[in-house]
Amino acid sequence: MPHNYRKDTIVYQIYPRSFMDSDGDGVGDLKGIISRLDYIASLGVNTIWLSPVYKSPNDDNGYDIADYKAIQPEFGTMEDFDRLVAEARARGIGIVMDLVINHTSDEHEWFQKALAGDERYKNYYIIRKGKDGKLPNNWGNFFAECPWTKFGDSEDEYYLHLFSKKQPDLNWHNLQVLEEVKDIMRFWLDKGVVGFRCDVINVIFKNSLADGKPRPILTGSEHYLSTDGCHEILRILRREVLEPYGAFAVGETVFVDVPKARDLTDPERGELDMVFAFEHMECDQVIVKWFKTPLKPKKLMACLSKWQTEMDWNACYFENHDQPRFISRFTDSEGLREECSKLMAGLLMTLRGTPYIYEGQEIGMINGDFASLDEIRDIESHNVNAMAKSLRLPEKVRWSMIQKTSRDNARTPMQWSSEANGGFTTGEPWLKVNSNYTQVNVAREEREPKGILAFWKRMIALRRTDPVLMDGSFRSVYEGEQIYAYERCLEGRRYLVLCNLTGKKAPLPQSLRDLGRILVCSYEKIFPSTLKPFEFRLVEVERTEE
Ligand code: ISL
Repeated sequence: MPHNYRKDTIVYQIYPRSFMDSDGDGVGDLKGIISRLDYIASLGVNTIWLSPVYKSPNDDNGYDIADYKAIQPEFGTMEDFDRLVAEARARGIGIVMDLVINHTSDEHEWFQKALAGDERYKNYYIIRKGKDGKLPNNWGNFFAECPWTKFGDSEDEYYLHLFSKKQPDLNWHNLQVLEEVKDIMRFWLDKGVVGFRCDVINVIFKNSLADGKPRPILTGSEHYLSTDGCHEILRILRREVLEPYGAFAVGETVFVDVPKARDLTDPERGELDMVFAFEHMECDQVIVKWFKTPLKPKKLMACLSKWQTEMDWNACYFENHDQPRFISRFTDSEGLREECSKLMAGLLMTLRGTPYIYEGQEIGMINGDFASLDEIRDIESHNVNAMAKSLRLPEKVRWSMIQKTSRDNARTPMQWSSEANGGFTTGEPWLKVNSNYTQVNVAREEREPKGILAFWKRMIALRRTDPVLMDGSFRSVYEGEQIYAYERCLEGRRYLVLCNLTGKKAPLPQSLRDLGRILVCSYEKIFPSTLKPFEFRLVEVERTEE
C-alpha cells in the first residue's frame, strides 16, 4: 500500500482554544482561524492539524468528545467548519482532524446509554467487577489518577479510563465500536478533510486486563501498548476508510521504540503514514515527564540521529499542545530567544521527515509566565499536584515541577500583536496570555525582515522546494558536547547542517570548516572557525570525488 503523504507536506498545528477569538468570549474559534488563514498561508505550510473541535464538556479541552459529528458550540457551527475547509483549500491548505478513539467523553450518548443500563452500549466500554472488594486490576493512569471509577450507581462495577474519569476507554474488542469509528471518519472525509492525527492510537486495544508488572508510571501498559489487535484495527481502517480517499494518518504513539514505530509505519503492512514518537521529548526528564533536568544536547543528538537513521521517514516535531515550549527547555536566557528559535527552525526543516510546527513556535513563543497553580487550567497539572501533595512534596517543589512541565505552557493564547491580550481576544482570555506579548508577537515579527518569523518562512520555503532537504538521505557526521552536524545527500548533492545546541559559542572542529558554500546562516556575521550561541548553518558541500 502506498503512503498517503507528499514529501513536501509541512503541517501547522492549531490548538483552537488558543489561536484566535472572533467573538470576544475569551476562547478561540473557527471564525478566528478563518480570519488568520492568510497568515497561515504566508508561512508556506500546506496542511493544518486541528486539535479537537468536536462537542465536548472540556474536561480535557476537547480530547473528551461528547459528539463526534458536532462542532463545539464555543468554536462555532458546522457551517463555519465547512467554510474553514473550503477557504483553506482555496489557499492550497488541507485540514487534518484529530481523531480521539481510545476514549469518549462520559457525556457521550453511548456512555449515557450504558449508564442507563443498555447492554449494547455497556459493551462499548470496558466495565469490570472489582476483585475481592478491590479494583479490577493494579493499572496506572496517564493523568496520575486511579484508572477505575465506579460505574454509575453500581455496587461493584468499575469502568476503565486511562485518562481522566470523564474519558472512559472504548472497548475495541467490540466490532460495533469499529463500525462506529469508520462511520465517523467517513463523515469528516466526505467533508473534505485530508486525514487524521490519531490520538494515543497505540493504546486502544487492551490484550488483557490482568495485573501489570509494577512500574513508576503506567503499570499495566505491557497489556495495551502497540498490541496485535491495535495493528489489525489500523490495517482495517486504512484499507476500508483511508485508502479509498487517499487520506493520510499520523499516529500519536506513546512509549514507542524504533522497531514498533517501523511496524506501525511499514507501507507493506498498511497502517499509519508516520508516528509522533516521544523519545527526543524525554531527553530532559528524570524517570517521569514531571521531573525535568537541564536538556543534555548530546543525548538529544544521539536520539535524533537514531530515529533519523533507523526510520525511513517519520513525523518531526519539537512542540505541540502537550509539551513545554522548546526554547524554555533549551535555555533560561530570554536574551537568546531569537537565536534559539531560529535554530529550531533550521533543525526542523532540515531533518528528514514531515515537519510539524506548533502555533506560536514560528514567532518564538516561550513557556507561560504563570504565577501560581490558580492560573493553570490543565487537568493533568492539577492531578499531578494532588498526587505530589499526597506524597508530601512541599508546595515550592510541586510548583516548580508544574511550572516547568505543565501542558498549559504551550496553550497560552497566540500572540498576534501588542494590543490588549496580544490581540487574541477582546474579552477575558480562558488562559493567561504570556506577558511578553508586547515584545513577542506576529505583528512585530512581520515588520522584521531579519527576525524569527522571517527565518522560519525562509526555512519552510527551502524545505518545500529543495529536493535535497525534501528527500535526501540523512547521516550524522558529528555529535559533540555543543555541536551537532549531519548531512543530507541526494543524487550527488551534499548538504552539511551545522547546529550549536547550546547558548555558548563553540569552536568548529577543523573537519567541519570551509567545506563549501553557505546557503543559510542564522547569524549575519559568519565566523569560519566558530559557531555562535545556538547558531544554525546550512552548507552545500563542494563536490568531491566519491
Ligand atoms: O503529555 C504527554 C506526554 O508528554 C502525555 O501524558 C499525554 O497525555 C499523551 O501523550 C496523550 O496525549 C493525547 O491524549 C490525551 C490528551 O490529553 C492530549 O492532549 C493528547 O495529545 C488524552 O486524549
